[in-house]
Amino acid sequence: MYQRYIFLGHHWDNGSLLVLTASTGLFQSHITTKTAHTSSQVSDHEQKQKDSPRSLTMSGHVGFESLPDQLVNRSIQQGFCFNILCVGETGIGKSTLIDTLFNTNFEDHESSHFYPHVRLKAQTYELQESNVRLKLTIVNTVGFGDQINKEESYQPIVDYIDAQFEAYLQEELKIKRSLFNYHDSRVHVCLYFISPTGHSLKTLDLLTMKSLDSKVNIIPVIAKADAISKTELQKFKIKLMSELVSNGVQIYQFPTDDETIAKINASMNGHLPFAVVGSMDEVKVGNKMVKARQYPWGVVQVENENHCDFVKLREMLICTNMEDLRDQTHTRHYELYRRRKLEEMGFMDVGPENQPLSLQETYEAKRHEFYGERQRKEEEMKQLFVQRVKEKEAILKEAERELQAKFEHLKRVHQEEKLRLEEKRRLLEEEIMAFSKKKATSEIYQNQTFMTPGSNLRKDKDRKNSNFM
Ligand SMILES: Nc1nc2c(ncn2[C@@H]2O[C@H](COP(=O)(O)OP(=O)(O)O)[C@@H](O)[C@H]2O)c(=O)[nH]1
Ligand SMILES: [Mg+2]
Repeated sequence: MYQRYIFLGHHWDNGSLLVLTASTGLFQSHITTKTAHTSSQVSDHEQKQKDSPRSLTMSGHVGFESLPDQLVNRSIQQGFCFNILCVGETGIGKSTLIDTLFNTNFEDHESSHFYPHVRLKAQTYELQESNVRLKLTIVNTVGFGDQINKEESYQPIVDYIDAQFEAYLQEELKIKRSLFNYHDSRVHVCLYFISPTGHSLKTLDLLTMKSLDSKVNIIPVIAKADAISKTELQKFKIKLMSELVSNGVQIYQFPTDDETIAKINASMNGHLPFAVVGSMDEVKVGNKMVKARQYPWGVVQVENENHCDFVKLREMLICTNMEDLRDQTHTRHYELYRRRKLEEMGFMDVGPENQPLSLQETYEAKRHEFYGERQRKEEEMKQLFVQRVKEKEAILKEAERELQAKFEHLKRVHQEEKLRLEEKRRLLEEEIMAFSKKKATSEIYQNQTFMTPGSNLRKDKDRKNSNFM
């Protein structure tokens, strides 16, 4: 019988605190009262009395003993949800094992070995056993272990788990939350399928389990355990466990704090990893039809504890620890994700001087910080802009100076050319003038010669012509 105490609430009334506790096994009831005084009024003795609640015997039946029943009824009405993640290579027997575990044909098609990436496929089913409804989600790793480069094979799995946590966190952070009818898709357990090599864990297995162990409850299983002999299996189990321990991989341990199941859970922890065989085929053994795998040399019975650990896994996973797996997911793994995420967003419970901080204060501080940062950025941008403008101005000025120098140079060259041409012109003009003078003189001379007779005239004409040549 469950002995867990369920905390039902506090109630302050006229300075009295009533602490109500109920246990689902041995029923107890007490009312404890606590009287409020101001600290200056109370002595040490009174303070001690004040701190320890007083037990009273009730004089009659009240009825809160039915609270556990109320809880059970409500849970049954609400239904349960459970999400299993199966990680393992294609063809290792994941779908067969899930079918065998829930005694249902989930009709998961055989998947190809040629996918370029690992992807996760989630399928949700509604199951019912007597009056208990279970919304079961099976998440399969499609293409796991099929790529040549397996370095990043675990990343899609990590991303999927985080995405489910994130979805829950977003729902929780909403102003109008509806967690009551929220479809919780957080992964409650990861069945990690190990190949029955008899050797050791593959690097991919270690890497994947290591990256998942803080996010999900891992239960490792040795798949297709009928492929390994009994003595080899024992050695293999020991080897696997020592490898997990030496690599610091935290696998799920069945809880031993509840004394009603502590013994069985402790002994089952010693059987990990479970060596399982899956099959939906029915074979006649004696006069009974049992789930088994039939070989030319004999029959492996799935539910025979001498043949494999299938029953142990089913007992532990479904009958005994399903609620603990759900609880651990919420209180440990999700809590860690939520804490990291809120810290990343800048929220904290205590300030730099260890003083408690409310959400409002953190928000104000963050807003302040954000505005400060924005102003600083604006100032930086302004300064950068001014700097750039100055640089551009300097470049433009330099270009202007160069242009001016070029202009001055051209002007000078032009001036010199002009002077040279003017000088040439002056010389030419002088020459023209000299020529004109000569011409005039020669004309005068010619006229004089015309006036004198004979040969002298021809002689002078010849001389003049030679002068012009
Ligand atoms: N020997 C042996 N074969 C199995 C076992 N479980 C499944 N198989 C076979 O392995 C093949 C692949 O199984 P399946 O469940 O589709 O693998 P999955 O790809 O991981 O889902 C099928 O032919 C199954 O019959 C087992 O426990 N032992
Ligand atoms: Mg499959």
